Amino acid sequence: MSTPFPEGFLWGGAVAANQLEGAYNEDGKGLSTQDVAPQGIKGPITEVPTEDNMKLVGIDFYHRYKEDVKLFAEMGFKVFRTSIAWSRIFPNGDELEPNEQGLQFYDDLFDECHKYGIEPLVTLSHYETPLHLSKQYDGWVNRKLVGFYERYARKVFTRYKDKVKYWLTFNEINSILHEPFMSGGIYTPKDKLSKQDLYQAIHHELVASATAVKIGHEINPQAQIGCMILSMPTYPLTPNPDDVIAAMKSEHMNYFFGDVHARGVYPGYMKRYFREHGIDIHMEPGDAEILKHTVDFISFSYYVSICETGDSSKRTQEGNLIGGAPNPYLKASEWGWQIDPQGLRYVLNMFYDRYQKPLFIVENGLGAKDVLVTGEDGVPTVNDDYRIEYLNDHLVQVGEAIEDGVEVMGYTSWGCIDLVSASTAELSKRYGFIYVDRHDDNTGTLERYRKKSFHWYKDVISTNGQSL
Ligand code: BGP
Repeated sequence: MSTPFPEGFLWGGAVAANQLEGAYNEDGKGLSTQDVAPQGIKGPITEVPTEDNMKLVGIDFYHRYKEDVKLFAEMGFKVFRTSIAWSRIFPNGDELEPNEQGLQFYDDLFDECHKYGIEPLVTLSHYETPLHLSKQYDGWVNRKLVGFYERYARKVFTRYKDKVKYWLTFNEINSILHEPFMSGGIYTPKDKLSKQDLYQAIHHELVASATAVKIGHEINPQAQIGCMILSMPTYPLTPNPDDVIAAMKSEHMNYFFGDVHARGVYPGYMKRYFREHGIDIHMEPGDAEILKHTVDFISFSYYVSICETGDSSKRTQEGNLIGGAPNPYLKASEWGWQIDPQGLRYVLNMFYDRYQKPLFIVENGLGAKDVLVTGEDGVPTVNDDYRIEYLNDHLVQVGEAIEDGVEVMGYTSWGCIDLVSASTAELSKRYGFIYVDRHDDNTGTLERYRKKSFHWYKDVISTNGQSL
């Protein structure tokens, strides 16, 4: 039996600091935008952290990471994707000196990974902008954020130079289009935010991202620095050319971010969009040069595909932050996300044709309501065949894409251990191979249990995909 997965393929799992660490105010950490968003990405924000915010405790990874990394190692992880909580390092975001205790936590975490030969893959900014930067500066609308982010990036690149090789600059950078507070720390309410300010904020993030690529390479020439895009293949709902063009325009809004990161210039279709919408991006001298520091690889999340149509009344389908028209050929998860394994092969081919750069799937998985049962050995477990089926089907399509000639560096399944959902802020939307005894009413022992998928994934990794 052969496997399409190349030797050294980076198998692993992904999480984000704010969704599992907890310890939101320990060891000098400042508040982040997540600490005042008890109902998730779309919900209202509070003045101060409130007890119903599941993220304040998360799954207590901050204190239990050793046990969790050990379980990842047992599955055979080659890579573990997490983020650094910016507000652990610079509690307010705009101070000159970092918080040593925050830096030490990630030193210890990365050391623990290396103990088992697990390579960290680190996101610099994953929906957790220091709250002070949001309130005081209106997040990325303000040019000053570029400097604050640069200071932060420089500090962590230098500190973890010998411990972290793989970096991502912003999680799902294109999600700022839909969720400006969570993604861009923009305090101005969404309905009051002008397109001018939104695209200026995006420009600032793109400049910051390219700056990170530049300084990251100066600090460690071996570093591999990628962008991270929320991918959602958009099919025309019908062969009607109106639908085809609607799908193309919708894809442009996502490709735009990859285009700038991979090609170093703004694409023509965005210049047209800016012209037609009266948007005038203010470029500082040197910005065009900075943008030419393009990424080493393209990474993305993939959960769903969507259909697009010229008829907006048909856009009734939920997606990962972005919706569209329902695809009559696909079934949906309990949260209405339509499941499309072949869409992953499609998007891998699209990205590779467009950029000819290595690709990294850094999020993919199924959120589901799991039921804990007693296993044959008397130990609690979850018989999550639905998750195994979802992941297996998607990985088979990754194999197909590799056969198509696409260069894929690795795959990190989202929420490899149960954590708090970004969109709903609940723990009952579970993605993990590891069950965490924690519930939406803030109860639970926080004990960890291996699900059936834990053993399945272990086999996938140990056979380098042959068992799929
Ligand atoms: C992505 C985010 C993650 C994660 C995932 C699943 O958009 O990068 O942070 O949470 O989606 O989404 P959810 O938690 O809403 O199910």
